[in-house]
Amino acid sequence: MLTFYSQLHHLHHASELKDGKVSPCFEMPHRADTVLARVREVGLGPLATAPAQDSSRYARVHSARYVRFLETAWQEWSALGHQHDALPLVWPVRDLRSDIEPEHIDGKLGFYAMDAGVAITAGTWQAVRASADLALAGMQHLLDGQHSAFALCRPPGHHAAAEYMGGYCYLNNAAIAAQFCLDQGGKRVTVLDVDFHHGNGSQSIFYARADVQFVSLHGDPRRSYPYFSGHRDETGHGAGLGFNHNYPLPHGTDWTAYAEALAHACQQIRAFQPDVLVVSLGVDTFVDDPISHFRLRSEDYFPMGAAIAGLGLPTLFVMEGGYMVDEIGINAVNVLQGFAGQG
Ligand code: OKP
Ligand code: ZN
Repeated sequence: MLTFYSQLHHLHHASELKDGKVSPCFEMPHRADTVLARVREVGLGPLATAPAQDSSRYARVHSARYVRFLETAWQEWSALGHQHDALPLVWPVRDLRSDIEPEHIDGKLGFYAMDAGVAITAGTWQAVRASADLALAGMQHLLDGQHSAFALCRPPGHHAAAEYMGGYCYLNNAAIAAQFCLDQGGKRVTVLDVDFHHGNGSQSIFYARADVQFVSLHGDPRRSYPYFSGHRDETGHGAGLGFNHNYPLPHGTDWTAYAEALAHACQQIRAFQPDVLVVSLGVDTFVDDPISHFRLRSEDYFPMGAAIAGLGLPTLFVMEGGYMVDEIGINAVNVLQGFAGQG
């Protein structure tokens, strides 16, 4: 399996507001380095680079003004004399006005964010677009007739919606790739999200659409980030009704319970008969992940990959979460090896 990788991710190393303190993001450059090292160690396959794409590709799932905001935010922020990261601190919740884009960068940051885990730094935009470009190149590889690809994306994407960033995510890499497939003639795409956190951005982007099925297994939002989406009764809207499937699972979920939910999820995917599968591959379901609450072990990621392979679909794996432990490389690559029948 080809791994699409860019070293440009190193340009994004940011701080987040967590537990009442500003500290380095758990989502740090070392993560991708660790996964890349494991790809090389097991000889998963060759590395490939991705051509730089025009921003209009991202605007197929994001609004043009949001993409422009991402592109210009650092410049607007640093023009005020700031050298530290830009972080949102005020949000248009409930009855506040969210129909007028503020002019001041402080207002824009809140307008286009769902939390304070998405700092913008000098190198953020370059890293963010390079990450999306990897997902696009991976999808192009499938469109060229290949069976699988791994986009080693960083920063991740699944919390980013059409007009907001959140949870370390800026552009929704998986959604951009799924839409690209449709734009190139694909009829139906499934996004399967196995990250511990609900992929609220991917759900939101495709919620009213029948051409993209979204299927997600994640920590129950009653106790887990992002708290405000991921419930079972979110099944789609309008034409999209019935094409959104959430599997919220309790704290402590182990492979036995997870495998059961995954088998059910795979049944939904089979029934949908997509042309292509995009997997939002987060490995923060691991027992030792510092911000998550499932109990998967490294060996469990082989059968996860095998279950996905059982769908028999051209599959693009897009890297999402997984934090702080060396096992993220092992776990992510175990999924890919399990998929390739090397489990
Ligand atoms: C991004 B991805 C928990 C804090 C959660 C945000 C987590 C974003 C996860 N104490 N902070 O889905 O892995
Ligand atoms: Zn996650």
